[in-house]
Amino acid sequence: MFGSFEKLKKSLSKTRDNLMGKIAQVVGKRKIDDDLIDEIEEILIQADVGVKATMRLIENLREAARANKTTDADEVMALLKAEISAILTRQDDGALPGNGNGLTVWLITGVNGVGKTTTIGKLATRFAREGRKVIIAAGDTFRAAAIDQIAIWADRSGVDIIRSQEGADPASVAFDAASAATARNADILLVDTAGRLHTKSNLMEELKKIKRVVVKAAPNARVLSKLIIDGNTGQNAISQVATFTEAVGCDGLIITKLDGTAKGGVVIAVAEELGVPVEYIGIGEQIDDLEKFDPKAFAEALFD
Ligand SMILES: Nc1nc2c(ncn2[C@@H]2O[C@H](COP(=O)(O)OP(=O)(O)O)[C@@H](O)[C@H]2O)c(=O)[nH]1
Ligand SMILES: [Mg+2]
Repeated sequence: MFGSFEKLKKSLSKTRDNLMGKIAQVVGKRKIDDDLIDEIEEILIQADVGVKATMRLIENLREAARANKTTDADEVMALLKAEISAILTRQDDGALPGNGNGLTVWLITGVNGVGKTTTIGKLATRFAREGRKVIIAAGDTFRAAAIDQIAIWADRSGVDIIRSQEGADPASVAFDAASAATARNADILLVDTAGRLHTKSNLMEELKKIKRVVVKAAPNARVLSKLIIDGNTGQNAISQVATFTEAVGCDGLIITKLDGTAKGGVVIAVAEELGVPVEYIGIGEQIDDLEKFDPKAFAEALFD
């Protein structure tokens, strides 16, 4: 536990500097007045915490300052930490797939380059280690390299893969994979998808079709859509969630690349503004660089 918290802290260091580091700097030994609170507001907005969550945090800070409850820097930091922790904790915990209750299918969606394929590799490894039978569907048939990339991940994680040729119909790969997963009594099917721009309606049509055929091939399975968001995306994350939700729903979020970004405040924005839980976070390119999202640990790591 300690080790993984240290890793989380290290991953979030840029976000921490950009957010709590800057706030700690302006608070310093100053009096808590309106000017100071305005400066804190600006830092929160610039760190991608989002307007809604920022408003909530600032309002509470003003309230506490007015009531003379918050009079020094330590108290300001303590209040922000408690409030951020509360925002992150309000969301539901995502249910774990496949506890011997039949097949669960995760349709892994998201725009190009966010980390879908890599995340599938990490998830497959994690679920397989937990003793679940995992199958991967190579549903991004757009480029041969994409099929090779997911095949390498399947190999690394030691799970089966259902694949076809470059240019094959992604829905037919998904159909075959869902049939195979049912026949082989798999617990979890992870479906990789292409992520060309979400503004192109043909991608959304393709995702809808994939979902339809999976439901058809595996009528008793729980079919869930998990959206991958790149932690560098900023406030655009909110519109990505809306677009994908409209097409295939969105049962959970995975936010990647939090290790390299100063914009990790977006996790707070997403938790405040969307009714969708953050379930996992990506904190590196390696197989073990995926953590179950722990709201308390996340808030803690932003402040320490
Ligand atoms: N630093 C970092 N890089 C990541 C993470 N997740 C994925 N990547 C990298 O992001 C790039 C795109 O990943 P890929 O899985 O191909 O994205 P896809 O297009 O959505 O399938 C690759 O270079 C990955 O190694 C992460 O959590 N941290
Ligand atoms: Mg991919």
